[in-house]
Amino acid sequence: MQTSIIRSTGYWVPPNVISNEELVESYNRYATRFNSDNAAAITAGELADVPLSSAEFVKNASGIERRHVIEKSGILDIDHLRPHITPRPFDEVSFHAEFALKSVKIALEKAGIDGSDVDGVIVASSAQQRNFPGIACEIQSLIGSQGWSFDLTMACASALYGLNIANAMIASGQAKRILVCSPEIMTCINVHSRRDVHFIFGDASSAILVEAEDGQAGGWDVLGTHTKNKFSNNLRSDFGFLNDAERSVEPDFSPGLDQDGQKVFKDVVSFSPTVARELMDRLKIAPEDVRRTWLHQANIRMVEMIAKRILGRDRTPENAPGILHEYGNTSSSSVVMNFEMHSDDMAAGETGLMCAFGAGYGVGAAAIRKR
Ligand code: CO8
Repeated sequence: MQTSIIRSTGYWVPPNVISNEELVESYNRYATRFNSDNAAAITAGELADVPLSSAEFVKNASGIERRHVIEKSGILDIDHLRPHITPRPFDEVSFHAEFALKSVKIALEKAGIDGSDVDGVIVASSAQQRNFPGIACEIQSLIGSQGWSFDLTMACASALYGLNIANAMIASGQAKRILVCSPEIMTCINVHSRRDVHFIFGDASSAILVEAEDGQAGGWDVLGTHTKNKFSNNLRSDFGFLNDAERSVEPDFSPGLDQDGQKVFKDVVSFSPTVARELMDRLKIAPEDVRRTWLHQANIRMVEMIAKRILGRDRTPENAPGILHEYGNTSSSSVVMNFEMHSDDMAAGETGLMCAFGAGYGVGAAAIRKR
């Protein structure tokens, strides 16, 4: 059976930054105007008021201080509350593919690989700009790869579901080199008018280049990968191809991100470590053998609790680093960014574990060893 290695990774974040203070100021203006415009209905109990948010709450409850976004003015405009994106004609590269390419190019350059040497492209992200043709098909064409490509969606765990498939396809001899990219434009999925979610997400794109082991030095051995699901409605986004049809029946239907944050929190801290430990047991890796775990970044308290359950010791920024303060939750790209920012100091032979969790619920884990 052919073993695989992570040859390189790459990530890209937009330069535009929104601080908690800026975001909360705009949200509160929206809420105040809504409450004033609807004062009579709110007083009569016909409508719920929109509660005010606080920058201090956001930082304390989540660990997020700012986020990088593809476009700032539209998100902060209380008449728009989402990024401004100019539509493009068919003969131009799509916005989503262009965003993905930024990290893809970095991963290819670092590996010294030309796109024509890539057998397969998987776009693994929370959503794609269109249903078809796949964004992966467009990227495959843009980099000049002659193989296959497809889009995969498993929310914040997408990148590790992609890595799991890439690992299996290399093991079965179906491919020698696979690119898994995760272009996450979460500010277009998020609902910036809902207090419990308005602060959570930022935008980022990441890529992992996975190769069949060929004796070359460098990179990371993929010791094993694992994915597992447990269906839940506690975290949903209902954007989809039925929206228009449904709207013809229910004119006010407005699909968006919806969550029961407390239930999600409770479920994730018990389910995710179990899946990571299943992989470690299969590979006979003891917690003390894991120098570092790179976890999906959703909430810093979640990171603390999940790291402790995986590693069997207290979390430190060294054994389970965090990037939430600067980037917010960048969905499936967060685990790849976290790995890239916090792996150079590891020595050859040391083992690390990536673990990502998201809506579905779905959990992905990958054990890797520095070569
Ligand atoms: N500003 C000011 N006050 C607020 C705000 C706000 N923005 N929001 C809530 N409050 C108030 C509430 O009204 C409440 O007040 P009171 O005590 O008087 O009633 C108080 O603050 C506490 O409210 P909550 O209990 O709702 O706040 P939490 O401490 O639970 O924090 C979070 C809210 C941060 C959303 C938290 O619940 C959380 O992080 N939940 C996890 C869900 C999550 O991370 N979602 C993000 C995206 S999903 C993801 O990336 C991975 C999910 C993993 C799923 C996979 C499972 C296996």
